[in-house]
Amino acid sequence: MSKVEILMTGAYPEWDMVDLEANYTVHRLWETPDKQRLLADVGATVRAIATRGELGASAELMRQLPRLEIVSCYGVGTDAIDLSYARGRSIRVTNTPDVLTDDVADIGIALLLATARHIPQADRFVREGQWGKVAMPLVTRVSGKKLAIAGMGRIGQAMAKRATAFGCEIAYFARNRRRELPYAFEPDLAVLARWADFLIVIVPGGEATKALVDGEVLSALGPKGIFINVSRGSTVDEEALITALRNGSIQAAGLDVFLNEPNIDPRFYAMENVVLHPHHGSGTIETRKAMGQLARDNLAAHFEGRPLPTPVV
Ligand code: 8YV
Repeated sequence: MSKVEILMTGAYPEWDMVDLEANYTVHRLWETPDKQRLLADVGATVRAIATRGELGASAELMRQLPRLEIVSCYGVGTDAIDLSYARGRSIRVTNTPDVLTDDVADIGIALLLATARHIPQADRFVREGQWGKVAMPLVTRVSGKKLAIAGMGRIGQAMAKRATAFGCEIAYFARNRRRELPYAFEPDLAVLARWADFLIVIVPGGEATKALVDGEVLSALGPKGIFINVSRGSTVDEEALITALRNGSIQAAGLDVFLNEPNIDPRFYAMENVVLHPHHGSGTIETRKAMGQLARDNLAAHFEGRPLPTPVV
C-alpha cells in the first residue's frame, strides 16, 4: 500500500522527522525554492499538512490541496490557520495543548524577572569587567508587586500560580470572567494596566486580539511599568510599543513574540530596555518531544480512523 502524502510547512526536530518519514511520504515545502512548482506537482495527492503554530496554513495553501483531510499543528495557537476555510471544507485541524503550558508559563515569568532584574545586562556587566569598577545600577523588584495578566486560559493560569508564589497580587483581563479563580477580573485592559506594575499578555492571536495592547494601554501601564508578551506579535501595536519604549512611557519590555518573525523590527536590537527571546517559550527538549508526539498521534489517529486526541476543528 502506498504511503499517505503529507506536506510540511516547516521542520520538526529530527526525532519527529525520522518517524514521519518512516510512515508518510513527506513533501518539505520550506526547503523547496520553487514552492508553486512543488504544489503543482504534488498538491493533488497531499492528504495532510503538518505545520507549526507560527506558520499555520492559509486558505490559499489549502485551496491547492484538493484532497486535504487534516492540518496537524505543532503548537497550541491556531491563529495562523484559516479555521473557517477548514470548516467549510470539513478539513480537520488539531493542535498540541497542555503539554507546553508549564514551559510557556515559565518563560513568561522568566522574561519578567530578566527584564525587571536586568539579568542580560548583569551578565554583560560581569563579562565586560565592569564589576568592581562601577556600581551595577539598581533594578526593579518583582516579588509582591501587582501583576496583570491578559488572557486567563491554561497558560495564563499557570503564570498566575507561579506569580502567587512570588507574593504578587494578580488581576486579569479575559473574554470571560472565570468565577472559579481567586483573581480579580477587569474587563477594561487600560484600567487593568493603570493598576498594574507589570502586564503579561497571553491571549490567543488572530483578528479578535489584533493590537489589543495599544498606545493607550501602554501609557496606562506607565513609566515604571513592564510589559511582557508571550502570545503573538499581533496582539500588541508594535509601533506604539517601540514609541513607548523609546520615550520612556513604559520602563521596559520582555518579548518572546514579534511581528514578521524571525525578521523582527531592527529598532529592537538597539534598545537597552528590552529583553528579546526568539519565540522559544515551548522550546525545551521535554515539551518539544511531547508536542511532536501529539502532532504525530493526531495524524495517525486520523488515518487509522480513530478519534483525534486534540481536535480544534
Ligand atoms: C511554538 C507556539 O513555538 O504553541 C504555539 O502556539 O507558538 C509555540 O509553542 C510553535 O508552534 C512551534 O513551532
